[in-house]
Amino acid sequence: MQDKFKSSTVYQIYIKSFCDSNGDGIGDINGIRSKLPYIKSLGVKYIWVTPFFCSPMADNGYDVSDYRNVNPMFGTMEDCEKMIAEADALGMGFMFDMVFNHTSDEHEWFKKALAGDPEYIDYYIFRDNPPEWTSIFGGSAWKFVPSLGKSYLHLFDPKQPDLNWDNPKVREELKDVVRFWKAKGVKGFRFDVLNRISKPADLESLPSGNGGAFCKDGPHVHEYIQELVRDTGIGDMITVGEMASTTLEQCIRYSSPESHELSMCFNFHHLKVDYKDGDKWTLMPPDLKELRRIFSEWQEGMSKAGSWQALFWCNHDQPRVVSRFGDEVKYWKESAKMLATFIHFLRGTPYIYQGEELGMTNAHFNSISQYQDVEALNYYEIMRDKGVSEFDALKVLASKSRDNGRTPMQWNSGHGAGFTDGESWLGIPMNYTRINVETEEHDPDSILKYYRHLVKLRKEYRVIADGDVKFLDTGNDNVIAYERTSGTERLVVICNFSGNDEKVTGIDIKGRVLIGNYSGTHRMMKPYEVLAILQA
Ligand code: TEU
Ligand code: CA
Repeated sequence: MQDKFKSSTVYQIYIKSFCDSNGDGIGDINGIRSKLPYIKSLGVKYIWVTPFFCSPMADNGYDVSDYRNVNPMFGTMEDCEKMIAEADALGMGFMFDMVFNHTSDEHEWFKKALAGDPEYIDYYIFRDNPPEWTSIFGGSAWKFVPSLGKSYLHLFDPKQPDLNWDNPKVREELKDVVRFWKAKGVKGFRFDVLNRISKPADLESLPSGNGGAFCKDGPHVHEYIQELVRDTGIGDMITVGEMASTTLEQCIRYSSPESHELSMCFNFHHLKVDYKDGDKWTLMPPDLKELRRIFSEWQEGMSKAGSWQALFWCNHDQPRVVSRFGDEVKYWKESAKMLATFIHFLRGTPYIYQGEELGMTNAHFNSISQYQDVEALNYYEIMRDKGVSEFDALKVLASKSRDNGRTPMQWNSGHGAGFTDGESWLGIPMNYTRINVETEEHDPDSILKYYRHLVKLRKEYRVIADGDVKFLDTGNDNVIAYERTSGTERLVVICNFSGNDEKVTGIDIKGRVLIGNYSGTHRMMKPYEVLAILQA
């Protein structure tokens, strides 16, 4: 089932910030259509586009009020059908984003529940005496509804009530949504926070705490995913589940061909190595030893089990990787290329998030008025209430907010970075005059051209697409190396995650340099140097 994805790369579009076709400052479907040739030029096979369905946009579309209709802010169903057909004609397929853990509170099901209809109350998770849980976006995870005398669970915003998957009617409704988009010609699906759908039995008897921690990899999750995949006939399509705070054992099951669940999973442990004591809203340099430990455990574990990982640094929920694990000032190009190579040569399917291929950086906002994300705004208040100064709270947001990854795609150095003819909905980093598609198309050594090369190499070399993986000892915590092997082919990838020259010991560097970001091979790794050496 996974075989056809092994040599493919996926491109992720955050529709609101990709390309605005009508000057209202908001990216849209026709904007995507106009950029399909650009996406094709990257060599990718699949395009994951974040939700554009009807929504009050409390969480930028991850709060869906109608799963079968297009939000007029993004276009029409006709535009959507054309977008699918045009991608198809270019040999690419869309993966649509199914937000099935929760709906919007403006969905008709929830409105009927609030009106007291018992059938729809059972579509959600209402309780008389719920435990004191905090939500993932801050504040309580339960909202009291006086007219019903009960509270409903919302692991995210109060405007995102969690669905009750234990109710078979809910599962049938959601299968119908998948069938609807499948019939429109979509080639795959991304499932939002899929490992949170099955809630623990006996909710009311659980202690207080972080709601998310109680609701992951629940008792019926595998059964529900199997049922969804089987009954909608998507077992042969590319499917990826977003799995929050999960374990290797669980992800092996979610993505193993024998379990008939998904093609692959996103997991996030590697993106928490800069969370002090697991708290996102702190500042800490990345723990590289931990980064290596996590990747070696997951890569080797998934490989042994025959399961498959989605490989990524960036998405719409993460700060930009070059600002985070690289050096966006002094070694901007070098570090962006090293980080790209590290991910793209691992075992799994790489995802490129819009703008990552340009080396786009964090937003550098310096006023709370520039932030738009509900999570950033909530945590700013929470930090301020705890006594954190305005300056320090803004510093945390500047490095951690999801808005860092949501600034408009930088197409050129003109008005609105070429993203819009109007006023962009979110600020554009000042560096757009230097970091943009047009400029990088003219630079033979650009990050953009380097990404194209990586995508192409995966299609050309079986050892990249399908080789086994093993992490190597470099004798230096700042340098992470791994090997891929397939038959007689061996690919050694050595990555310097520091801005200094670093010494490496014990690695055989004979062979042909397949790709790198400096010239020549040497015992000393230059700042953020990457070397991928092919040995046959
Ligand atoms: O994200 C799920 C999730 O648990 C986290 O990634 C979280 O949003 C964030 O990182 C907290 O710091 C998915 C979507 O990708 C995200 O955009 C949505 O807000 C969320 O689900 C709710 O649908
Ligand atoms: Ca628009």
